[in-house]
Amino acid sequence: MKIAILMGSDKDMNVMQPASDVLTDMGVEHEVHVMSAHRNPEAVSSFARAARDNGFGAIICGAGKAAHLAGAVAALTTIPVIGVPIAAGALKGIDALYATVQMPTGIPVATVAIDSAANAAYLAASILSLHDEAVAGRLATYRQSWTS
Ligand code: RP5
Repeated sequence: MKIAILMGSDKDMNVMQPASDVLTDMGVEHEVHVMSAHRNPEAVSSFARAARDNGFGAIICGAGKAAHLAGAVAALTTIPVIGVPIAAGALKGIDALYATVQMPTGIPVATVAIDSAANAAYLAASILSLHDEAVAGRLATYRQSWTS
């Protein structure tokens, strides 16, 4: 299975790059796409609806300000969605955090801390590790590398 990394603007790339770096380190196949819930709603809808059939095991969504991307994706798929609130604009990510985390019952978004794209990737790798022993092994090795 692979992971999708979506973000609402190309300006989010610097915050989201660590997610791609972590997944590369963990040997996890992934795709990175810029698509906005507001500017490209039909592309977001198509991607989310097809995600399970296209072999994705989880979708990481980073967005700032009125951060609806993760919620919009979660509304259209039952695979795990991980939200990364991004510190963009005057409210420095508090707006995006609230928008991402406050989902209605039945449509969850697993929300990590503001700008914590790396943790989103570790969580995504953990999800894949349930059925992928190689990824499970790399996660275990990583944990051992900083606890010893
Ligand atoms: C959000 O608004 C994006 O995720 C980005 O973080 C923020 C600002 O995007 P731009 O309008 O600067 O492209 O949708």
